[in-house]
Amino acid sequence: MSSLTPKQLKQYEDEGYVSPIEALSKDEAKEIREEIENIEKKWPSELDGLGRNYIHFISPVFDHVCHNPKILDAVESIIGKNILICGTTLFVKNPNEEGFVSFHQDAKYIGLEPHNWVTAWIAVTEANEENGCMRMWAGSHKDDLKYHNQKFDENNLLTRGQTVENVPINETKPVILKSGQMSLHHPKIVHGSGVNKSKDRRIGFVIQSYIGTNVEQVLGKMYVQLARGKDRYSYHKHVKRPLKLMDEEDILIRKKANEELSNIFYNGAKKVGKF
Ligand SMILES: O=C(O)CCC(=O)C(=O)O
Repeated sequence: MSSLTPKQLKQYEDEGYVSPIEALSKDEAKEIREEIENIEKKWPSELDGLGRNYIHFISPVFDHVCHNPKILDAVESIIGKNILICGTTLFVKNPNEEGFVSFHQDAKYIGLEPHNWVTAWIAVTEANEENGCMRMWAGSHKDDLKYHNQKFDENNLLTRGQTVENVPINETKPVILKSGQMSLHHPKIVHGSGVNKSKDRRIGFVIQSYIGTNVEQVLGKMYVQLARGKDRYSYHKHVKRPLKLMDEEDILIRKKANEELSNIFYNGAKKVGKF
């Protein structure tokens, strides 16, 4: 089933993203935040560095979000009915830290071809201009992939600090979301986000990305789950869904998936960053 309205689809087509979309209730978003904070308390380094990836492999709460029919209905409107989940990342910006995301295009280093995929950014906490919500350079998805400077800044939350320079900030639009809402963005849209200047955490749970089953990983191996429809291509390794938090077998799968992901993200890079 497709759920985006013609107006929402036109926004995606014209601007390269669509928001806000109602995805989860406020209570569901609260439950996700509690799951993160429970993991941080019980396993303090579990979500550090590479640990921000693939949390849906070790937590049934996050697994359920990825397979949420409301989210999938919106995703289906864009990439069709055969859908794989090929990765997730937590983008957390704590108050009093300097974390930011430089302007970049997701498709630059991710190796997913063709671009029949879409990224879902789910607001676990609200996201606004004060706490460093994403900003989209609307329409930039219509251009080719751009040159990215690799800066490796310490506070950049991207792997290589990949940066599209000279983005006209005045032409970028903030993606303001209430907790539980989401945005969907195109593989080639230029986007980034600033520092969190509020007194609370800003947490985004990002499914990056939902891919059509026809999408290949041209730089390495990908660990996926079927979210909807049929996978007639079998390009990727399929992984089981977690039944309990931090199951040992699931932890191992996550570790392997992360090793492969690092090979992909740092393919051809001169050095490796902290994520
Ligand atoms: O969470 C952020 O501020 C940026 C996330 C991002 O770049 C992405 O989801 O592609």
